Amino acid sequence: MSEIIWNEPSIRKAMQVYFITGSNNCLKDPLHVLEEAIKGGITLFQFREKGSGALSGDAMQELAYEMRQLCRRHGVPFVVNDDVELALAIDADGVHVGQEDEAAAEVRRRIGSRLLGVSAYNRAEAEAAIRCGADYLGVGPLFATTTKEDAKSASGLHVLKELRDIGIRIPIVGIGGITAANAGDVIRSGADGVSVITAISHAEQPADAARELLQAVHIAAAR
Ligand code: TZP
Ligand code: MG
Repeated sequence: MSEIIWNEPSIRKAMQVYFITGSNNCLKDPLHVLEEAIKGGITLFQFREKGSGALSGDAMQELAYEMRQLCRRHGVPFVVNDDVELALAIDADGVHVGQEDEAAAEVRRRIGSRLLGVSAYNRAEAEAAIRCGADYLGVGPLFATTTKEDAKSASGLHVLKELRDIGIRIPIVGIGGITAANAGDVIRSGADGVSVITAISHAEQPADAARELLQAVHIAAAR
């Protein structure tokens, strides 16, 4: 059984450098990319096998299982995107769902105390996600991204400020077009961490990329 006890401090910490990838996001062997990202200090990993060229069936499950084991060996929380069955089968630490996926309240019922993340683009979606039992919100795309094929247009950072201004306090991770250069702004606008695909998965040295993101988050959070 997933060993992580989720509470607000452990969730906030896990948000800091939240790495998402699938095999089609990686230029090299995805297990190697993940291993390097872990060396660089990622604080959570989300398995997201989506879009053109994504694996399915046994090949997808095998990769998910290998990635789950790698994260477990290194004490890195492991979350599955939008597939409760897979998450339960490989004993993931949590599930992340978007607005078009299985209803968050139903996911909560199925996963019990595992971590539940929900994507939100605006105030209404954020408030609904919290009512459904979300442990954290993934907010974005904040900046332009080409990674998600059906991504909405970039919201800009003001949405983070708005969510904090109306009193939303649960952990938030920003997403969409984030790099080490703009990560500090994301934190200063109210997020607890940054969620990235390309900034790590396309990096020449994923470990260095993860390290730079973590440093940018730490510096911004300390101010
Ligand atoms: N949801 C909103 S934007 C996005 C997802 C999954 C893609 C983020 O990828 P990148 O490469 O970090 O912009
Ligand atoms: Mg989804």
